[in-house]
Order: sequence, then structure tokens, then C-alpha cells
Amino acid sequence: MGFFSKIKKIWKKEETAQQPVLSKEKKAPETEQEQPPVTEIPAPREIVSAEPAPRAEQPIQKPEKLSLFRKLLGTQKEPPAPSIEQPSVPDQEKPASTVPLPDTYTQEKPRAVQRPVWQTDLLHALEHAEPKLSIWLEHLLTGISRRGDILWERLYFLLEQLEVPKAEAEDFVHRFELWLEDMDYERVEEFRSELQYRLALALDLEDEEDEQSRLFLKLSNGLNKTREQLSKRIDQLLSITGSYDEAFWEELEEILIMADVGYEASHKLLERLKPKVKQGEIADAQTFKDLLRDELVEIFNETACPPRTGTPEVVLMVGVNGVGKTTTIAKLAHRAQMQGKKVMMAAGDTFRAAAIEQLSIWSKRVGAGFYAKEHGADPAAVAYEAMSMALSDGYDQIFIDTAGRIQTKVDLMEELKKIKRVLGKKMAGAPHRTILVLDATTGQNALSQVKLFSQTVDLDEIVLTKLDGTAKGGIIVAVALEYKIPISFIGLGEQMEDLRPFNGEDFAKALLG
Ligand SMILES: Nc1nc2c(ncn2[C@@H]2O[C@H](COP(=O)(O)OP(=O)(O)OP(=O)(O)O)[C@@H](O)[C@H]2O)c(=O)[nH]1
Ligand SMILES: [Mg+2]
Repeated sequence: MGFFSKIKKIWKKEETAQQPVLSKEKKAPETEQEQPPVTEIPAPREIVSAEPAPRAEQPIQKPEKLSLFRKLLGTQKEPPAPSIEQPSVPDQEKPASTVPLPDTYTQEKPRAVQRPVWQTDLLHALEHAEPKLSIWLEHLLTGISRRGDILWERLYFLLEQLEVPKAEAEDFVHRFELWLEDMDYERVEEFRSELQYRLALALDLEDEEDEQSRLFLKLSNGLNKTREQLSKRIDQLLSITGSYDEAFWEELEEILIMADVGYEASHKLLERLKPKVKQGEIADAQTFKDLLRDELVEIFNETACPPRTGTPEVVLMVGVNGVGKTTTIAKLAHRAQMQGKKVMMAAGDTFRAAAIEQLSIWSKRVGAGFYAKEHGADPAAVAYEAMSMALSDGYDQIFIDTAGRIQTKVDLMEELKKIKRVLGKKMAGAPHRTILVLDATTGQNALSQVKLFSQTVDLDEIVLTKLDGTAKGGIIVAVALEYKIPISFIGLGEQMEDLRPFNGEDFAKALLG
């Protein structure tokens, strides 16, 4: 979807749907008494619990969206002033920034504002820039090489122009500042893409064309080799055989198996394709590849992720060693936080002491709540107690990490069953999402993991990681065709912004060109 149409859509929606920009999911928050400090968690001494980010004290009224973008569209309708002043965060939770929120950060501006020159220049640049988030960021960061006061000032200014409520702007800048400190990032090139990602999520612009192409580029680069080989071999095949005879289909099956689609899935895919090729008049290789791509899109569309339910929404993360469970929890929690949810992580992998520490560090970086018990504790007890905390402290989402050891397969499966059981006892319907994480570079082995885990714990979703590496990619087709379990996200790197919702069309395009 193009940027303009997205903004137009947002604008149209405004007349009917009333949703806040930065806090779509926020509910009426809890009182101070209802929020015991997370440091009371019975966690080992060395684990530092992360305090969840401060929340506004009243439900936030939806602001008028993106007025500057509207001006860019030539729609000069002035938004009405909001009826209530946005609450600010309590004193002790105020941002550590040395740059306070500018006094000028108000809901309603006088008609003629005397702006500092940099603001006038920036506004002018934005109004004349291509309306893409990356380009806007380029203007915002012009002349800035490091984090610091000037950056915060500019960010506040941009958020103010987009009519983001004051408390949410503060929260956004504060979190980003803390994150930079934690990561020890100083220079713009170290944090630019994270900033863009956070802005895209916070402003609900993730399906903006610019963001889409950033994701597509990464995916496409990851699958470069497979795409080239698939394309070249299909071209060669058609130039040699010249027709769709048995030899053609057999060869094509080989090609797909080499791309990690696997035997069963390749066979199924070709059985679906054959009648379509016969019916139509597919003369050239490109038309054939188009048909193949459309078929893949259809296959991906046959499985859709179930709607999100439950408050808190309980997400159980499962998978074998090293596939990326813990990192994916951090990435998903980060997304949810940026979308205004209150999130907790529970250290259900008590098998390795380092696993608890790893999750604890992630929770701090992300700014999520954290629950852990000691190394070797019963993972089901961790899950149960974390759930109690999530329920009493009004969390929106809780992610439960689990161990991935395969050398003790049976124990692990029993452990997962028990975790599921106790979660269901604590809250009917929990876990609401059981996600299997698969490492795409392990190829066909990933399929046996789907089989193993789906026999034990009903799987709701699959996340495929490491598609940025040496993965051939075909495994996604196999998962979709053989197991009909929706693929919700794909991992494209180790950074927080490297997890994106799976898009079947993009994937088919990246695979076949
Ligand atoms: N390139 C790349 N690396 C990833 C991705 N996702 C995770 N990783 C890396 O994979 C490694 C293992 O990730 P973890 O999150 O620790 O995996 P895990 O499944 O929790 O592992 P165990 O706790 O040992 O079972 C880490 O170095 C991650 O940074 C991805 O999408 N791309
Ligand atoms: Mg882990």
C-alpha cells in the first residue's frame, strides 16, 4: 500500500473508528497500589527485574492523526482541539532526558507561531519531501551525528507536528533514550534503523510502502541465490523440453526439492499446478513463473493467523535449541511495547542459568516486565506464577520462554504439556498462542520439528527465523502445504527491527522474482 493511500485511509477511518495513534491497545490503567514493584519477584539475586514502562493514568483520547501529512495531501481541514488535556507521566517516572519536553508542546497552537529557524527549516523540508518515513528521518537527522539533546528536541518537534499526545511523546523519547544507553549506541548510523522501526510501529505506519520495501529488500537479498537458481533452471528447463511433459514435471520437482521445498510438498505443489498449465496457454518461462508465484500466494493465503484473544494474551514460545526463541520473544515484546501494550517476559527456560540471564537482559532493553525463579526451578511453576503477576498487574501480553534441549526430547515434551496445563488452569483459554520457532537454515529438519511439536502441543503459529542467512526459503512452502499452520512472522536478522509479519505475496516474489 502506498504511503498516500495509507494516509488517506487513516483519514477516512477517522470519521468512524476512533483509535489513539501511539496507544492502540491501551486500557484503563491500574492504580499505583495495584502495581507492586517488579523487584519483589522471587528472582535470583543477580537478576535485575525490569520495571515496565510508565503508563498514562487515564484512558487516552484519540488525537487527530497526522495533520502534517494531511497538509501534504493538500487537505487543509484544521483538526478540532481535543477536549481533554493529555495526562503526563508521574514525576518520579519522568524521562531522564536532559531536554525536557518543550513548553511549546501543546495540543493547540496559536495561529502565528514564532518558531526557531531550525524548526521552520525542518518543517519546510518535510513539507517538500517525498512522504516516506526514511526520507523524513533523513531530514530530521540532518546535521546530527550522535544521540543527545538536539536529537530529542527534534524528535519532540516531529511528534508534536504529528499531534502525538504529550504523554506518549515523552514515553517514546524516554524509552528510546534508555534503549540507546543500554545498547551503548552513540552514533546515528548505529541506531537509525531502530528509530525508523519504532516510529513506524508507534505511528501505525508499518505497512507504509517505504517500510515494506525495506523488509522486502532484506528478504530478497536473503533469497537471492535461491531465486537466481530457481529462475535459471526453470528457464533452462523450458528451453530444453519446450513443453509440459512428464520429464518437465519430474525435473521441476527436483528443482523445488533443491530449494528446500521438500519431496512431499513439491509433489503437492505440482499436482495443483498441472491442471492450470493444461488449461491455459503458457508458452514462455516468465508466464510459467508467474503462475507458480500465484499458486504459492494462494497456498500462503489458505492459512491465516487466528485473531488475538485474551487479556493478558498468553504466548508460549517453543522450539529446539538455538532456533531463536528468546530473541524472537524480545522482538515480539518490543513490537508490542511500541504499539502501546504492557508486556511481560517469563523465564520458563530454567534448564540453563544463562537462559534466565539472557531473557532478563532483553527485558531490560525492551523495557518489559520480567519474571523468573532460580535456575533448575519447575518451568510450569514459573509460568503459573508469572501468569498470576500478569493478571494482577494488568499486563496486556505475556511471553513465556521455554527450554529447547533436544537431547532429552521426552522430558521436554512432558514439560511443555505441563506448562500448557497449568496455564489453562490459571486462565481458561491460555496459552492463547503457542508459537513454534524454526530456524530456516536447517531446511528439511525443520519439518520434523513441526511434526514433533505439533504432536505434543497444539501449534497456533510458526515463526521462521534466519531468513537473512543461508536459508533457501523453500521450507516455508513445505510448512504451509503440509501442516497448514500459519506463519506469522519471519526473522531477518539479530536486531529488534529484524522481525516482520510474514507476507505471502512478498515472499513468493522474493523467491521467484
Ligand atoms: N541472522 C539471524 N540470527 C538470528 C535470528 N533470530 C535469532 N538469531 C540468532 O540466533 C542465535 C540463537 O538465538 P536464541 O534466541 O538464543 O535461540 P533460542 O531458541 O532461545 O536458543 P536456546 O535458548 O539455546 O534454546 C542468537 O545468536 C540470535 O541472535 C534471525 O532472524 N537472523
Ligand atoms: Mg533461549
